[in-house]
Amino acid sequence: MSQKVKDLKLAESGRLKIEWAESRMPVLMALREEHAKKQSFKGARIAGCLHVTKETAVLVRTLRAAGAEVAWSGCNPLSTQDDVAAALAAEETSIFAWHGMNTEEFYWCIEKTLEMKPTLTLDDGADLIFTTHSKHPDLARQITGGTEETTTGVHRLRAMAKDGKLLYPVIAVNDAETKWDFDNVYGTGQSSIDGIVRATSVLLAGKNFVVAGYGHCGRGVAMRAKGMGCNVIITEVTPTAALRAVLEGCRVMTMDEAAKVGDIFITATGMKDILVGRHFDVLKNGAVICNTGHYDCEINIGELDSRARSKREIRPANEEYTLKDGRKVYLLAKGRLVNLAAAEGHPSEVMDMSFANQFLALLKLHREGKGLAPTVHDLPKEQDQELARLKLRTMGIDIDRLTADQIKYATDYSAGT
Ligand code: 3DD
Repeated sequence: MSQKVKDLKLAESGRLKIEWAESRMPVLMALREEHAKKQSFKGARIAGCLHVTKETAVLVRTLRAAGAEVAWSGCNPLSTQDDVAAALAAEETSIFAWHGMNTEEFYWCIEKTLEMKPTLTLDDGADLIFTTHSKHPDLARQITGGTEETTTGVHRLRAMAKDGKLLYPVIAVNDAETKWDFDNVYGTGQSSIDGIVRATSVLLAGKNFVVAGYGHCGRGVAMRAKGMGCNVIITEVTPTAALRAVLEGCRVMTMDEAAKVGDIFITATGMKDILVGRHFDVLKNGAVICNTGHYDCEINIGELDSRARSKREIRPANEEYTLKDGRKVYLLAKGRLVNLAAAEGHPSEVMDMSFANQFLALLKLHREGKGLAPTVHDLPKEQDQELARLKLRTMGIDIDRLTADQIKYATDYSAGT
């Protein structure tokens, strides 16, 4: 069993982080208990490409406990927690991940996970699936199915499916309500603020906080920035999203206008070139810029570099750019997703449901994947309600249930005023 991590001596620290996460992921732990007994994943070989965090380690342990053979790589060059990777390696996991890898090393790690000839793939951003399809089509044709964790990846895979290019069925875990409506909103909301605070330790109260994109992630970030006393400004290209931002109390303007007044900028659009040269030309001295989208294309780093006289890392994950006119601009996490590259990603409690969805999606594929069409599939809606009810129960919260008479009423169209 091969593996490559930064430093195995970090394993003990990683083990403690994973235990902390396990104590706050009761839904996934309950699935582990149930399916370890049944060895539900017996015969499955799962290649995963997803941020190596303490929460991901809980998912990896759960898949292995349920009988799966697992090989893992990180889905972002800057998001791996090296001590967590060491802890997984120390317990015989085939893992290839370390913080600060270059592009060549990133794809080398993905290739290493494919050596076990997976029957299932688990992606966050579709880099693994794309590699199997572009570099190993024969292997792809043997794969039973895959799952995709994030919005950007699902968009990419739906486009591939539309072109008839998908060689095996994929379940869009991101599109489960118990994923996107919690992870994307409350997870991204808290973890992005966490990344900004760890990288800058600036006072947020009173700052003009510009959020590019008012989708699920952007809304969550705006909500938490407001809570910290920021003056939130939203930029958007979709009228309905912009209108929602206005009605939820945010100022809305173009990025050309926001660039002149913002103190802190975060991009959450999934689109490229959101902050570009003409914006850097008008930023206030001391402005902080960062991204929380999956890829690092939202801030045009090349156009920032071309305007810089010099740059230096002034704090971990915080580069001070001195522009040619003397203004200073601070780029966090090299423009990569700040919540995972400058902090630890979303809290365990919210990843509990995202990864319960991953586990159940992989189980569905392991059992029924051969019979599914090579396109993008959604998880059953009723699973969301079951997961949410289970999550509430782990929080000691019970809710009302409709009586038989009320259920009858709900379907009785003759009942008028
Ligand atoms: N993502 C955020 N926090 C994470 C964590 N603690 N562990 C693993 C992955 C984590 C990324 C997810 O939000 C994923 O759902 C996404 O990229 O959308």
